[in-house]
Amino acid sequence: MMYAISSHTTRAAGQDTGNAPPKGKTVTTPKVERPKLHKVILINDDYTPRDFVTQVLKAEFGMGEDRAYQVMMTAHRKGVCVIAVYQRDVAETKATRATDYGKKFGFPLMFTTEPEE
Ligand code: TYC
Repeated sequence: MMYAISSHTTRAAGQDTGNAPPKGKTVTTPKVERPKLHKVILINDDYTPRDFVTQVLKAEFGMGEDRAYQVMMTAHRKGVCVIAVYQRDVAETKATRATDYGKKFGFPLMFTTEPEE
């Protein structure tokens, strides 16, 4: 996993932290940030059978029958449904695998990814 060093915290000399820098000096400590998570989004279409969508959600995203059915029906009714969030490469791999699986059976089933805010 990659961590981006994106900002620094600065301690002024003389702060009582137990290991203060010499008088008149400052010390910067790298602050490590978590990488952004990415959403996997299921898109509705008019052709893929409901049962097929449910099976893909179970197989690729580790959902149980009830959750997979709920998610499928949310996408069916609203047009889209956020399935889960993952590290970027995991989200993209899962979305591609699930989309390709639909394609293999001649369905336009589509999964996309999007960075979280
Ligand atoms: N709308 C599809 C149908 O009525 C089912 C479906 C649900 C397809 C969700 C895609 O992401 C989807 N057969």
